[in-house]
Amino acid sequence: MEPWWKNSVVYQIYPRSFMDSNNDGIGDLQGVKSKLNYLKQLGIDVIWLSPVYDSPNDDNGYDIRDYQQIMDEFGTMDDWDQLLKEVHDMGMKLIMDLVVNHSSDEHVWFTQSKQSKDNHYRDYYIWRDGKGLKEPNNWRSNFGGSAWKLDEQTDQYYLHLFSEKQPDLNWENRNLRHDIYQMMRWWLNKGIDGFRMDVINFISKVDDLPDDELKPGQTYASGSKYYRNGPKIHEFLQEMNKEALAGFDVMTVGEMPGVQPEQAQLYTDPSRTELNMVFQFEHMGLDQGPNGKWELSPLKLRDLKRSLSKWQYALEEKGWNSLYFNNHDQPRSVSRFGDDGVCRIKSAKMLATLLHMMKGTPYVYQGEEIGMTNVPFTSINQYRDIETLNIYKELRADGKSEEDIFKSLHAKSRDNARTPMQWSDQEQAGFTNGVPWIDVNPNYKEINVQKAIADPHSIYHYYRKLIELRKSYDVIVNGTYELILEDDPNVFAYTRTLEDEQLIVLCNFYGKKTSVSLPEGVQLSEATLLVGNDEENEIGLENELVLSPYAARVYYKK
Ligand code: TEU
Ligand code: CA
Repeated sequence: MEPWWKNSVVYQIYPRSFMDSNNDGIGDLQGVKSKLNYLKQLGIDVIWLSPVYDSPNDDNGYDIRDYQQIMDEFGTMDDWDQLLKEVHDMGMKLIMDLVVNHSSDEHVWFTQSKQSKDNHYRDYYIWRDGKGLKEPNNWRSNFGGSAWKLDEQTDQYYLHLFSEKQPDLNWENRNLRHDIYQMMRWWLNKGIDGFRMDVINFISKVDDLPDDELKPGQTYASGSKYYRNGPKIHEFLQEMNKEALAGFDVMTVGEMPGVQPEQAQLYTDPSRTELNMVFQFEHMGLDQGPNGKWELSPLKLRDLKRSLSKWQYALEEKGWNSLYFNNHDQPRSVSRFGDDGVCRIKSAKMLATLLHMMKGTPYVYQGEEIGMTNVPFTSINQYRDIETLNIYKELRADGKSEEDIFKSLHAKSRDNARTPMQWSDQEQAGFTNGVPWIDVNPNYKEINVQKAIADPHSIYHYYRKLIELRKSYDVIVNGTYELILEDDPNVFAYTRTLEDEQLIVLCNFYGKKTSVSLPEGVQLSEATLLVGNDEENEIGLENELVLSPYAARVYYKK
């Protein structure tokens, strides 16, 4: 039997911004519960809940103080138990975020670890002596500055690949691993359906933590080649499988910045019992320059075609892909890859078609299904994200102009994805009756769930259709992928083939009419149109065809 996660669609909830039930301006578990019907109607199978654990919120819950408590702002363990029960009663599943590359510096393991060099928990974290007056090595934290912080009490530095309130856990320590597996089993025994594992390919570091090469003008070097997909990563994941996951019918998806297809084959090959799928980032890096995400560079469609196709081919035989354009760390896809102005609706449907007809498990991030857009904040005071606030300071100190910095933030800040979910045209978009923790996007009167449900031609109803099709056409789940029209700079086209069934997917990626002529062997003559975003047009079943701006069409043949 096929595992259930292969024909599932996952919906990611960022709880802080989803729905506020008690008007303190912060989304919460009762809020999530009140919207389960909405998710059921959309047709999704699995909910992935971003972290809801007890946390001082230096990084919105990705800094966990207690893995077995619920964050006060989100509610109680009782609320969570009720939520899980209702999710299951409604025939859906729930997966939890597992953040075990690091904890909060307020976790008791760390407060102990800091105490003394011979504390039982000392070795749960990565402590090193400085090099004279300098840090143990030159790695940069993903949130800016050095990846090391000196703790004066014991005069040693600890490693933090993210904020200094997120010390990295030392996976070399057997007791630490054991405690993590035990915590995982505790959640699994409560009945959850799996984990999304935060930066799980960072947990094994190269032994001696060597300096990385500095680029000209840099104070700190990336260091990532010494901690991504490190020497013991497969060993740790296999051990985690044996000691925590074995015996539970759950799904796992590992978030893996910098992962290559050859490595993903190893991570997701079922015979190796590591993970079911990974989140790869290659397509998230195609619209940036060599200096990282803040250096904007327009996406070339051919790069996207090459990249996504490479992943489709690489995981065709063994392993499995996850499919996403959005999450809580990325800008809104319609703003990034489509047109969030006049062609918002049509381009959002095109992007959805492109992604959902590929082979793999699709992930929908809250608000994507109504075409929510990036947010036009005008003051740095409106931003909340630690990464954004840090880079702002850094770029200011480097002498970058306010205008240039805002260009980058408007395009790439993680807060673009974190403004409150737009439920209605009421004040604060129906998210809260209080003051939201982060401002609502001013376009909520135009873009909201209430309006989307009422309009049969909305993006929302289009997503429903795509999700429904996946349930009735095996070729969408299992068909073999093949890129066609490889060199066309405007159209992303591919086929999916399963025995005598075939899908032909055509997406005009830009706002200009274009024409294509299909290669030999791809015949539209006996095909029917399964779904498309320009249904009002006459569609000829010819092999030469004109695609309107942002047109998406899926043909089916048997
Ligand atoms: O993200 C890891 C990660 O490397 C990114 O996607 C990161 O947010 C991006 O590179 C910044 O430019 C995960 C979580 O998804 C993210 O929200 C957390 O902040 C991070 O780990 C630390 O837990
Ligand atoms: Ca609340």
